Amino acid sequence: MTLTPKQVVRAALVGVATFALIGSAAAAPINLIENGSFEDVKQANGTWSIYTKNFAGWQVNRTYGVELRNNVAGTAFDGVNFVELDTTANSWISQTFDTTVGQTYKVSFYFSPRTGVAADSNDITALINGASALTASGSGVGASGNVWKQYSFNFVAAGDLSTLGFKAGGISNSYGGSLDNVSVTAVPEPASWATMLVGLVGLGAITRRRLS
Ligand SMILES: [Ca+2]
Ligand SMILES: [Ca+2]
Ligand SMILES: [Ca+2]
Repeated sequence: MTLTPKQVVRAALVGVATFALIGSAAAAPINLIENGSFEDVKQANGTWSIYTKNFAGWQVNRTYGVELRNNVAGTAFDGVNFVELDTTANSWISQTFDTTVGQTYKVSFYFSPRTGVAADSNDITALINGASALTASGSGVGASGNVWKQYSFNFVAAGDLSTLGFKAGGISNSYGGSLDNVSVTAVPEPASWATMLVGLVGLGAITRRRLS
């Protein structure tokens, strides 16, 4: 079969459209958490502060706040800032975001024990709508700087809004674990992949018809 120039252009266009479709499906999922890496609040290099209000996207415990650090007692996993939730005592932060009832979401965050602090003082627990979901823990004794590790879990949304919280646990003594790079993303349903596949097959049929 010899293609006319018009057919070649058409085939190329369909190819580009197919590629774009695959590309958009494979693109990084949207993070529903605002300021998940704690970079939206400016903190000068080598300094730290405790914020008891106005913490870009997050609700904070107004008594004990949240401790934001830039290159103090460890470095960030992502960007320059990370937080400690045992501020002057065990504290918490939370964020509420839009969800679709029945949809599965993946929560991911990075945790590091604080240098020189024992495991029984470092806990950070993730909560969904106030219920404990996962506790990150570990010893920082003998470590120099932060040693980050990813934690993740899935939950199914029960309402149009969901709340992700983090609270410090263990000994409340102003020294605790570090948190960075929090994300919540929708987990693709098998149905949506099937829909995309049907779309691709349809596109292929159109291509074949046009070229025949
Ligand atoms: Ca960060
Ligand atoms: Ca502290
Ligand atoms: Ca502690």
